[in-house]
Amino acid sequence: MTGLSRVALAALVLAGGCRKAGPPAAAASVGDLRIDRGFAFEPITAASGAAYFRIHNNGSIPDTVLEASSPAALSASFHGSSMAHLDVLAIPAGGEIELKPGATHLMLTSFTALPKAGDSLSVTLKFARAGSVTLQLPVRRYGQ
Ligand SMILES: [Cu+2]
Repeated sequence: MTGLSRVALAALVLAGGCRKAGPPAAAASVGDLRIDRGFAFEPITAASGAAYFRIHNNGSIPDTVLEASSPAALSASFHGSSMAHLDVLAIPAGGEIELKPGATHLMLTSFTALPKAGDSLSVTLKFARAGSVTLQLPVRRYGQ
């Protein structure tokens, strides 16, 4: 084995290890809803920061996210990819929605406590049918 291929093999093993663990993400269930891939980016300033998650509806009736809140921010609202405000988020029966960077996101504004990478950010979601659930979103360095 040449020196170069040994380096390549080591890189592959490292990449595989990273992929297996993945970045930290939160998951929770409430009623027919399963939430996963939850995380937030470390806010650059106290003015605003974004959080993301996926919601799968295992039920036969649609549900709706009515509102979100966090003890760490004065307000929380849903934005589309163009930052247009969305009043509610509909989750189709048997379907899912995913909030992710560059697309729909939860926008938290006016942080009273600024979360840092490695912290967790408490976010409570209130649904029309399923009730409420609180997620402890791992905070990632911006863009990671
Ligand atoms: Cu936004």
